[in-house]
Amino acid sequence: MTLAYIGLGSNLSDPEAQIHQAIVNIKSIPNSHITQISSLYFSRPMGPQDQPDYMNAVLALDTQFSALELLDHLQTIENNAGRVRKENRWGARILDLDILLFGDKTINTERLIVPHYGMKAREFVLIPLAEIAETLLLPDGDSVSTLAKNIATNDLKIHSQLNSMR
Ligand code: A4P
Ligand code: MG
Repeated sequence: MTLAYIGLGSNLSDPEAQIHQAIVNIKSIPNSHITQISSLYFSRPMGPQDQPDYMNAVLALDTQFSALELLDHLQTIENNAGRVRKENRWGARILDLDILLFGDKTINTERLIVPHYGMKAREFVLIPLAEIAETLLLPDGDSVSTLAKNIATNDLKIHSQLNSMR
């Protein structure tokens, strides 16, 4: 089993409902189980500002799958939510499921880069991650809690609790 951390984000088509449904769908991934879910956070868009605010959360999933198999499951869930992949970088999306961490592995392939390339610069990843994994270290030794403490909050706010959905 590997403990993976997954970032969830949505800013279209009722983001709160999208995140709830995504958690239900992640729960149904076989040979895996959710061990922790952060609060649901309300966040300001990173990137183009002419898009709605986001809802973001992070969860921990214990899984028997490889990282690429897990990515397949997550992309199926994104596609089933009606995700349309567009050219515009950092644009609005119904559902984004990113593999932030996969155990202590470092992965650099065409389909998958782990740790997620942007995680150290994103308050909507670091702060929820630190909430559920206070003592976690990244593969490079950086402390998630320290990174979370030092990043600008950019108005990130807790919207509601999700942990009862485990
Ligand atoms: N891929 C590589 N590494 C990974 C990984 N660790 N996890 C590949 C998941 N996928 C990974 O993904 C494109 C390809 O990346 C996948 O096919 C996979 O093989 P995608 O989900 O289609 O693209 P994307 O997520 O749109 O990538 P992009 O544009 O880099 O977006 P980001 O970086 O994910 O940012 N503001 C707030 N407040 N909250 C947000 O959640 N999200 C974004 C999107 C912008 N602004 C935001 C938020
Ligand atoms: Mg993504």
